[in-house]
Amino acid sequence: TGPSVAVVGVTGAVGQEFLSVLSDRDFPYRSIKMLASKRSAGQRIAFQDQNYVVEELTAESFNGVDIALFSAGGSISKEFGPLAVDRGAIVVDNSSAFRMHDDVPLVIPEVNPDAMKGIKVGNGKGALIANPNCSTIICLMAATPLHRRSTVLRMVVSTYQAASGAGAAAMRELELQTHEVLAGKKPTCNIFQRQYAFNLFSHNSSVLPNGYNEEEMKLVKETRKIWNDPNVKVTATCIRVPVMRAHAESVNFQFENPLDEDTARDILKNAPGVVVIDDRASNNFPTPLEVSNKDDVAVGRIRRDVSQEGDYGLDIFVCGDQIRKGAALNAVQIAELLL
Ligand code: 2RA
Repeated sequence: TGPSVAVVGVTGAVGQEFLSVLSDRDFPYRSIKMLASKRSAGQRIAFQDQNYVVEELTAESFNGVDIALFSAGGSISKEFGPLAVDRGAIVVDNSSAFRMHDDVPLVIPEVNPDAMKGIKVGNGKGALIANPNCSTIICLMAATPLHRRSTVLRMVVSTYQAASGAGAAAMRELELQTHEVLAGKKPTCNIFQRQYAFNLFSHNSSVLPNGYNEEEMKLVKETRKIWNDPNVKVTATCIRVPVMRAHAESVNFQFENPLDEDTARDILKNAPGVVVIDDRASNNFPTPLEVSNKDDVAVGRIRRDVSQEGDYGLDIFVCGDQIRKGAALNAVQIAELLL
């Protein structure tokens, strides 16, 4: 009796994680369709004791589908998202294609579930909901509980982003390069056209006329939309680092009203989807490895910003799994709100 679900881009890193999360959370689907490009069609996928064959994505794929989880790149979402909606499906899109459209909810379930505007399976019509960018999700899972207590006037974010954000091939290349460099060989540089192992570099997205890259402007714009606050000042520097699948982010706040570090720590300890790892005595704070394959984001280094007056400033450090909470888990949690 549950919804019929389609997974678009099922053979990619996020597509595979959609299946893991659907299974882990016992999502009550009635049926499930595995959809991908012509190149991947025909592949077999074992899922929950059933054998599936990957079908080539076409408009007709969405006939009778209630929920379609998309993670196949912006061009596939642009072409097939509206076709799925026309056929009555509710699309949860992990690409950036529709995030900034005024009529498209941009949702982190723990942060702004009301943005879903009552969209439900069985409403008799399709809809499109956008999954925020991974670095936005991970940042705002920690920043929003603080913002709700004391309005954030300005947020400065520095990200340390994992290979997984650039796809499974980038993860494989990081591993390959590491072996090659350690063996004294010339590293294979197909994905980023530069050595990634034992290196870091400015995020690989395009650099815009204002000097920011697309990833940084996503954080700026998506934060304003999710917080419904066009005035919050956000700036970001996004860096790709040689880590497999979890992002790390340093976040600095300027609050409208004082928010001391102990209060901030208590707020974060009680925040949904957040764990606090903040042990100064043993210098134990969040790391990408420890949050990998986990649902929660981890926050630490919670401290008063000594460059600001009183308790108007705060610094924190956040880590979160890019493929899970940064993409697949968030999308499935949105799907759960549709039931
Ligand atoms: C990245 N946020 O990490 C992008 C992928 N969604 O490159």
